[in-house]
Amino acid sequence: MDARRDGQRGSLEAPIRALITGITGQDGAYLSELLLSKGYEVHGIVRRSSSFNTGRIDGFRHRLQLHYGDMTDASSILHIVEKAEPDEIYNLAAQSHVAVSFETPEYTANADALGTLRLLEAMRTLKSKARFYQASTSELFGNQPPPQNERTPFSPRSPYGAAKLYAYWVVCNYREAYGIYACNGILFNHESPIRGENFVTRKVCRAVARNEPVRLGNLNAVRDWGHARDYVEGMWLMLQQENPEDYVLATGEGHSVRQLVEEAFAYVGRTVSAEFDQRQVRPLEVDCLIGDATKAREKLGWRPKYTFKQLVAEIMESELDSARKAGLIR
Ligand code: NAP
Ligand code: F7E
Repeated sequence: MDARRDGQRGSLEAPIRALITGITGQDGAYLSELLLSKGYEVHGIVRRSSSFNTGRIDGFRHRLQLHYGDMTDASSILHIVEKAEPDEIYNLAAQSHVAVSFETPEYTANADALGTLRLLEAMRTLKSKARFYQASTSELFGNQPPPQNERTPFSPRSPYGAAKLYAYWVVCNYREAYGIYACNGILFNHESPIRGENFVTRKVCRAVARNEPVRLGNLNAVRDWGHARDYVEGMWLMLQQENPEDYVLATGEGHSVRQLVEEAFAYVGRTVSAEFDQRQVRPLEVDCLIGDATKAREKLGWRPKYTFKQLVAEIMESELDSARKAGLIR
């Protein structure tokens, strides 16, 4: 690993430059903080929105270089890669909600599948030597029996999973065809207090903290929930190796949505109560995702630090705090 790649730049050396698509999302915010702490110059792509969408990065926004762009707009992607001249690209931008992908399948394919292709094509056109991280997902596995790892066959069960499958393969193709240092991180669910409010962990904790009804769909689904802070560390590690490879990141522990609800209620010492909401049931469900991250542990030395209990406790604390500030509870 040379000095520049290591982030240990000398006084005359320029910092390593990273470009993060999806910098305003959960992972984008944690990854930005991590890279800034390592001395990187961090660029990010922000899409135009009618309301502010930079809330997660506002605290350190002055240290970032932000560019307007969109994964559905090839020319914006090309110009940003040209301008930022990144050493590392983290492609985190996506329509990332599985249930929403059934409602907006074409847009999901455009942003998640073709968006990845546009970014790789921009690199090829500009002869960029950047290392490339692709936000692949455990949703690629569908209903393959657990534990799932890098050798488990893919069989996605949503337009989101199918779009991410295209992106996964096009990343492999560009790595082999053009020698790009490109990695797929096949990440299992990872959460935090800044998780989108319509994902199940944050939704449950928010409702329980505010003493509001918890209205859910399938309580039997099992997920392997880790903390986003651990997972962005793994993304960075993948781009610091000698050779580009694909890795699963997961805790190896599964919990049902029902257990999540029980854990959240236990945190505030109240009796569990949840209502069934048919609108939250998906046309197809992925029943059980539990990952085997042996490869990442052995080759990257990556291990998650947070337990499920600590994760739920951290989200609950943050939600209780915001409920108090809003005057909803004492
Ligand atoms: P997230 O919070 O939903 O963030 C997604 C980011 O993508 C946001 O910054 C969003 O911008 C941006 N974006 C969406 N559509 C875009 C477009 N057309 N052009 C430009 N930017 C666009 O997702 P996350 O949880 O941080 O996940 C990061 C990535 O990892 C995603 O690709 C996701 O699919 C993947 N992944 C996540 C998990 C997980 O458990 N979190 C697991 C496996 C894989 P706005 O802020 O404007 O919406
Ligand atoms: O659902 C069930 C739902 O939306 C988890 C994304 O980051 O991780 C995420 O996808 C489970 C599912 O996450 C509600 O049916 C029940 O079985 O929090 P979720 P997800 O679909 O697993 C993967 C790895 C990604 O790549 C994605 O980008 O919870 N569930 N009732 C519910 N889910 C939601 N959202 N809301 C409910 O009311």
